[in-house]
Amino acid sequence: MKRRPKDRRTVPGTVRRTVRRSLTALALGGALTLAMTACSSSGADSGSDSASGSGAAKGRPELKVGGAYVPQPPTAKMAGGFMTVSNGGGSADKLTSVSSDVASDVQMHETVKQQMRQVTSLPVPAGGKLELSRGGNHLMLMGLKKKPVKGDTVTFVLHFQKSGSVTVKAPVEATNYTSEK
Ligand SMILES: [Cu+2]
Repeated sequence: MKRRPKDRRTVPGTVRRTVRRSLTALALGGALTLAMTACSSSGADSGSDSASGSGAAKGRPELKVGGAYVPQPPTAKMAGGFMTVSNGGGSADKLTSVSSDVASDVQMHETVKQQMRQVTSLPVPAGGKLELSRGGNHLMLMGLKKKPVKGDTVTFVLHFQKSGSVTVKAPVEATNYTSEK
């Protein structure tokens, strides 16, 4: 994960492709298809991160969410959710659950060797970011009430251990859309 000036954010519409990202997108394309069967049956998995919230003494987390989008899913079964959570504060936080208006269940997934696994939390390091992106950690909308189509807006409510709830509006983009990083 690269650390860059913190206000370097995703600008929708300016898709700059690199070979690596295209490959990642392709890889996830395959993984998404696989997920139709694999993801839905995966049980809870512990977020086995050593970065547990022990930095509480030094200030508070200051979270900002940018670059959120949902690619239009191929079917109405599930969809991915991508965004970047930046923490400008001096203390770490953790994403502990997510809900959405369009899905009965929003799971947090990590990707290990191109396989998705459900986790119970995702860390947002102090002075760092949690990137939810194709081929990496991401959100998975399960039990869609209807299929999101390009032009729609999906509302997420992100629940953090220390920062409470953050509401994020994510535009639905084309199926193969990838944000610039
Ligand atoms: Cu997934």
